[in-house]
Order: sequence, then C-alpha cells, then structure tokens
Amino acid sequence: MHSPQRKDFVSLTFTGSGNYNSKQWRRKSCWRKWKQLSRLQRNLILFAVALMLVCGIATYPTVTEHFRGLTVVVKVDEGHVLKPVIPEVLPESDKQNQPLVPEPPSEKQKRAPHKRGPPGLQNRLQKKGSGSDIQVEENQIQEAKKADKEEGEKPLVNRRGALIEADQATEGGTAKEAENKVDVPAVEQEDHSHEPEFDRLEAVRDAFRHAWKGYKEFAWGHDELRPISKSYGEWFGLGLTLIDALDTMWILNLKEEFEEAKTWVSTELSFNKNVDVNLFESTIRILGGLLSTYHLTGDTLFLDKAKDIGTRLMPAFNTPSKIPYSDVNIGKGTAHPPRWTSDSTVAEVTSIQLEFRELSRLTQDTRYRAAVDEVMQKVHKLEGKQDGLVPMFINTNSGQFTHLGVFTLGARADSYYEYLLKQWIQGGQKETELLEDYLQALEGVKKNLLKKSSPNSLTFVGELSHGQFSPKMDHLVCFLPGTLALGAHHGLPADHMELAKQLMETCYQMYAQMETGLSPEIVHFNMHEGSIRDVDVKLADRHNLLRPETVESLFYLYRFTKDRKYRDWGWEILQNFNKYTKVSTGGYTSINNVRDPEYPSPRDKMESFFLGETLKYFYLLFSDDPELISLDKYVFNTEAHPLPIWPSAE
Ligand code: DMJ
Repeated sequence: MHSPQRKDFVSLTFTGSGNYNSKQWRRKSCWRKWKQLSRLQRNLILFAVALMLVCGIATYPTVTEHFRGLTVVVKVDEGHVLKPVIPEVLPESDKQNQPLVPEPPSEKQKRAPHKRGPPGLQNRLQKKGSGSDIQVEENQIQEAKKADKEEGEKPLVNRRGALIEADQATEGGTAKEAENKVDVPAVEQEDHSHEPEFDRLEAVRDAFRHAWKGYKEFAWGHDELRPISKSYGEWFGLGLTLIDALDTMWILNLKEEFEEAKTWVSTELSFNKNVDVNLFESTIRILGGLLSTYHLTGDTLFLDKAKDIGTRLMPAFNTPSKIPYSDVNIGKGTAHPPRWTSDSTVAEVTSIQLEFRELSRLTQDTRYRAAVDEVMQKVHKLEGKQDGLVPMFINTNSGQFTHLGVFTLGARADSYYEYLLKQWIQGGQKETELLEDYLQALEGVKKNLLKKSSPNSLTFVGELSHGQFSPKMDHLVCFLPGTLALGAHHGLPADHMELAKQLMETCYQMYAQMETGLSPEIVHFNMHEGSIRDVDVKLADRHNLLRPETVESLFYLYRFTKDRKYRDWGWEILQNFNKYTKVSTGGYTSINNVRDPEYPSPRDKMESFFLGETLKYFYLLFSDDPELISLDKYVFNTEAHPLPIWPSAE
C-alpha cells in the first residue's frame, strides 16, 4: 500500500498555455530532439530529405502522365507544344461527345478485355513479360517511330451503298451511262432499326464519317491524313484518300460527303503535274477508284478523269521488255525504274490488268488492254516458277524473273494470284491460260507453302526460300481466303472453299490472339509440338496499318456461306479499330504495337485504303443485301473498287 502522501514520480511543469497535444509543444519537442543530434546525424537527415525532394520533382511528370495520358510533341503552326496523345486515341467508352459504337460490349468482352479467341487459345496467350521484355519493347517503339518518320519522308516502296438519287448525283449522263448505274438499295428507306445488322451498318457509317472528318479538316485534297499531328502527308500529291474513298461513300449512302468530294474532283483534280507516281499504286487506287465510281454513278466526269490518268500512265510500258517500269512522271510523260535497280515487282506489273482492260472496253481504245495483256502473256511463259509459284521480281530490260528461288503469297507476289482469277472472271471465264495459271499456283501453294501450326493446327501459308520453308505469314496473305471462296463461287473445285474456311479461321486468330485484338503486319507460326501458342510476333512486325485483307475475306466468306460467325468476327475487329486506332479529333491512325493495349503507339498516319477498302468491306460484310455489289455482276480490284464482269458477248 502506498501512503497517499508519497510521490514516486517526477513532476514536470510546462510553462505557457496549452496541453501536450498543442502544435507549439510538438514544435519545441522536435526542435529539442534535433538539437540533441550530432552534426553528422543532422547532415545525414538533411541529405536524405533533399534527395527525396529531388526524386519527387523528377518523377512528378511521369506519375501525372500515367493518369493524364502520354505526351507527344505536336507541331502546331510555327511552335511546338505538348499535346496529350492518349485522349486522342482513347478507348471509345472513355470519350465524351464522340460517335459511340451502338452495340455495348458483350459479356465476354467485359470479362476479358485483352484476351480474345476460343478459351483454349486465350489460356495459351503468353503473359506479358519481364522487365527486360518491356525494355526491348520500348526500344522497338522508338525504332518503329524512327522508321515511321523515315517512311513519311520517302515514297513507300509498295507492295503491296446509301442511296444517292442517281439522277441528282449524276450530271450529263447519257442513256448508256444510265444503264451502267447500280441500283444501290435505299438503306434509309426501310425500317431495319430492330436488327443488329442495322446497328452494325450504322457503326461503319459512323466510322467513315469520323475518318472523313479528320481528312476534311486537316488533309483536304492531300494524299493522306496524319491524324495525331492534325496535318497531312503527300505521296503523289493527287488527293489519294479522296479518290480512293469515292465509291465507298456512294455505297455507304453518304450523299453530302460524296457531293463535296465530287466537286473537288471536278474543280481541283489535275493530273497535269510534274510528279513521279508508282504505276501500280496509282492504277489500283486512282484509275480503279475513278472507273468504279463512274460505273456506280454513271457520271462521265469520272470516266474522263480515268482516261486522263490511264493515258498518262502508259509511258511506263516503254521498256525494252515491255514489262513496265515502276514509276511514271505523269506531267512529263517519262518513266523509270527505282533508283537502285532495273527490276519491277511481280505483283505490281501483274495487278494493273483489271483496270487497263476495263479502260479499253469503255473507251474502245485497245492500246491500254494490249499493253497489260502482253505482260501477262510474257509472265505466263517465263522460266523460274516453281509449281506455278512466281518469284518476287522481274527485270524490265531482260523480261526475266530475278532473285529466283524465293516464293511467297505475301508482299511483292500476292495480287499476281488474285488477278489471275479475277481477270478470268472479268473476261467472262474465257481466258483459259489465266485459269490454268491460277489452278497450278494453288497446287503449288498446297504442295510447298501450306502447313499446320501447333498447338491448334491452324492452317497457314508460309514462305519458301531456296528450298527452305519459313513459317512466316504476312497479313497481306489474308486476301487468299476471299479469293479462294470467290473462285469456288464461280465453279472452281469445292475444296477451294474448304481451304478458304480454314485460312479464314487462321486470319481471324491473327487478330484474336493479340492483346488489342488487332493483327500485326507479320506473324510466325509455331510448328513444334508442345508450343504454347500458335502465333509469334517479332518486335519489328507488331504494327497494324488498318489493312483490309481479313475483313475483305470475311465479306466473301459471309456472302457465300451465310455463316454468322464471320460477321461476328468482323464486328469484333471493327470495335477494336475503334478502341485502339480512333483519334478523337478525327481520323484513325496506324499503330506500332498490337501487343500493348495500354499504349499501342500511334504512327500518325491514316492510309487511303482504310476508307477505300477496309470500311467498304466492313459495310458489305454487315449488309444483308446480296445485290449490293453483286458478286455475279462485279469483280473487285485489289483496292476494293468494283468493276463490272463483262457481258458474255464482249
Ligand atoms: C492495298 O493497297 C491493296 O489491297 C494492295 O493489294 C495491298 N496493299 C494495300 C492494302 O493492304
């Protein structure tokens, strides 16, 4: 027991007011503690605080960037300003005041936003990698940005409906022209609003309007939109995107847009320019686009322009071998090969025939057709093929194939095969040499290039180099399922359709197995047993240029089979284009990295074929009307411009 008087403690009395919780007390106590520290201890603490401050300041922009989106220097007028990129290429759902894709994401998409394809395939998707992987990827992004910059500086080395009242839209059409007009069904006149197809068609029209908005505001009359920098790129200086998109606007029933573009063609477009153009690219995009628009509208404006550009391209055929040069100066009337070689690309010289043949038929001037037919006849007889497969280069002096022994259905050879079949169809199935070459080539594909992947046995088309097989497949090869299906539709063996279906699945998987749901430019298939997944992508091949080939094939496969899965696959792809490539201020952009949904890395370029081909094939895929560009009446050129199948008498 303690006596109540006894005090076993020391009493401390604080002077001044307030209790021990007061700020003043705490300040004094801290100060005392500080004074009690040695000089060394104080210096160490001061140094640590200073270090933390410096680090905090240095990392502040990165942290905030993470929340606000990455930044890029964008040239605006004379000055350079920092502009947010991510808000411009936002996932669609994050954006306000943007046209929304009408259909909400499915439950499956909500659950697994970055994994696509059947569950088996999803599970095999590689986990996104280690720190070093990410570092390598960063380097790759930088390299790809550099490459894109360079690409912008030099010309690309290529390889590779909407009711507009016809009477209002066409001026000065003759009775013959009126016969040529296509009755494009009036989508808006019928009530389809309860059908999912209607939403999907509207989504394509929205996508087109959005792409057009960017082109109109920042690139009007120029070749290509650069949507991020809100500027344009020039290739030939001929309004490439506008011309490539003409027939798409007609088919999508975008009347206003079509009329403003038509006014530009009639008042601004001139081919009397001192510019070098690539024969193949200007034939498929400009000549093809003008001829097709003439057929759809019956307006002679487009035929006159087609004749003008076609005539200006003819000097390309003045070569010792009659195999055309790659480049023509359409102002001077001179032509030449590329600076570094006298070779032309095989696909380029054999994929201009549909257009020049049609120009001859319309103008009754046989010179255009004679020039391109001669190329086909020469190529038909050439040595150096393997089982009907052609090398990638041909010499304009000797007329012989060069770089022998390398075979692909991708870049530099692809549309050779496509045009063998399509010329045969265009000409009323009479030119048997074309058919023979096509059938033989397909046997060559089956024998030399067709393999199965592991683990899912996807059928793919690889490449052959001096007898060595490579499991590499370009996205460009995805034209093949559609072409095979088209051949089967026109009476070729039924096993072509079977192969078409298998390859279609493969092309879809090239999208579905990527984290963004968008295909890379090139994939490598795994063939070894025990592989974890079918598709590998090299760092340099991760870009997506908004290419059309898979959507094109989906369109053919749906038209001929009516299997709705092809439409659903296309719908998935359209939504992913909207999610990862749509730029909020207008337009769509190519991207550098389909494996990174967080930062797909915009390339700042909208290729003309996105409007000319990709969006057109989406629309046709979702349309229920088989007469909207009937495949019994039309054949599409390799840039998706429909040209008529000739009446059997011609
Ligand atoms: C287009 O210009 C044509 O489809 C061509 O045949 C291949 N390259 C692009 C699209 O990818």
